[in-house]
Amino acid sequence: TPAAAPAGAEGPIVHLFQWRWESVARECEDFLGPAGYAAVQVSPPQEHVVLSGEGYPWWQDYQPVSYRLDQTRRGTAGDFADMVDRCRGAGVKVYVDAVINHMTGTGSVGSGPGSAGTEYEKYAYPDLFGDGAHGYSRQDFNVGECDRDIEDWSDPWEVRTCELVGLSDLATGDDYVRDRLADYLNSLVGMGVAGFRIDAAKHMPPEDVEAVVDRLEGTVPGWDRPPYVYQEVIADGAIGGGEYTHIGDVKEFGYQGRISELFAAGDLQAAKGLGEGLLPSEDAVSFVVNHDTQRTHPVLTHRTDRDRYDLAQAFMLAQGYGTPKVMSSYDWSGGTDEGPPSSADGTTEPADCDGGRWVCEHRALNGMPGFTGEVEGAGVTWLDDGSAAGRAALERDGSGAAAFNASAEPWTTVLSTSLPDGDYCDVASGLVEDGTCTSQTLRVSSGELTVTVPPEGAVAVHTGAVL
Ligand code: LAG
Ligand code: CA
Repeated sequence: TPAAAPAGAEGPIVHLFQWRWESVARECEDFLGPAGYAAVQVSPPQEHVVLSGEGYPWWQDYQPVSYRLDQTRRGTAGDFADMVDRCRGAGVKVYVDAVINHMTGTGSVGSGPGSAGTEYEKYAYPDLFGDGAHGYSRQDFNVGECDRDIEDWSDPWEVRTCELVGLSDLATGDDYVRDRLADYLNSLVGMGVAGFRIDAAKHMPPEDVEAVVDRLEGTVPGWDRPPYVYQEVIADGAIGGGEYTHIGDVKEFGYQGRISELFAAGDLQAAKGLGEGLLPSEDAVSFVVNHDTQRTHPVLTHRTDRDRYDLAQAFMLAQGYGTPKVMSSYDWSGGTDEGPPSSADGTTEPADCDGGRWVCEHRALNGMPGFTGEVEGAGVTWLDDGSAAGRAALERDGSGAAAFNASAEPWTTVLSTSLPDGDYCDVASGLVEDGTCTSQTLRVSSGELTVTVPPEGAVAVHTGAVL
């Protein structure tokens, strides 16, 4: 039975991977709101394992110990609540990375206190909310049905019932587990959290994810709409993303793989077809990299080719396929497990975009998210003549125009556009602040716009940033 219609896309998302709560709050006010981001995806907020012996790897967060927010590497529950309020004040929704398929794995430590001090061992989490009322014990896991890792990835039952890299797999088919997961997510909704990335959705049957989503509160305080849900489904021959689109949106890894390859190769003409053969745009979340692919399939990342990667993210924000999600990272020259800049006890340092290991890719995209929001729903017309593989220009009918140049030479061209005559701010390299444009102003006159697109760069104008 189909669930209620999923909440529609709400504009561009930025993933501030591993940022402290107070750093996210500041960024919402200083940059994300003014740049036009609709939402920020934050790292998992629940109590997690602490792996001091392994140098506090980033993936601690994906091993929940309880659903308490009291103390994580990113701050306290108070810091978290303050972030949600301040981001909302800046017009930016907070989406939480919801780890609901599993709890901890055996790996390096099989037991211990978690980041907030809760004692646990694999298959035993006695106090999920810090009030002693609810826990998980062995019967709340699938270990009775499958007591080993997933081996046969062509068998959906196994992918959903056995253990993902040794992580204790929750019995999401049981009402007790569904109720606890909903308690956790609804406690966040009550604070104003406006959406969820469902981690490892493919590892749960769609009906289990749906049962949890059906239990969510219908309205987010301060936003007057239901929580937005998007699901991590790395589709393959055995499990398709379309099995989950009636529940919420789905991350489209087909788009991710293709845009990375095409931009790494500089084939912008082929990029015009991005989205064909994939999930319907209205069901998809599009992205160039996520925190996993940038480590495991680094085709195009901030480390392989920074300018081209920035160009790919800018193109995604203009093109109109899916709900775009921008990645913002830290550098990990110490290895793929390396956590964010931290103090000796594993507490994350405030994010600093002006130096150090925080890369802050989103800052380089300037006002492009505002373009995405302004042109939402407008058709795409390609404006270039198709003669150069590395160059492409588009119009989002009546509301925006953009040109992209994946070559070492500047590209000067005249775009014939249906945009109203006037002076526009180039939001690919700046934004409108206090009525003035922080980058170049471009004039549309008699339906013509002359642009010089920098090497490995973009130019973009839209009707929401006129002077
Ligand atoms: C995801 N999406 O579906 C996340 O995007 C991905 O980052 C998560 O894996 C995964 N699902 C589980 O939530 C990450 C790391 C893994 C790590 C896991 C749990 O990529 O490497 O596994 O989080 O922390 C680690 C060790 C494993 C070990 C396991 C259990 O790397 O060797 O078996 O912990 O102890
Ligand atoms: Ca599962």
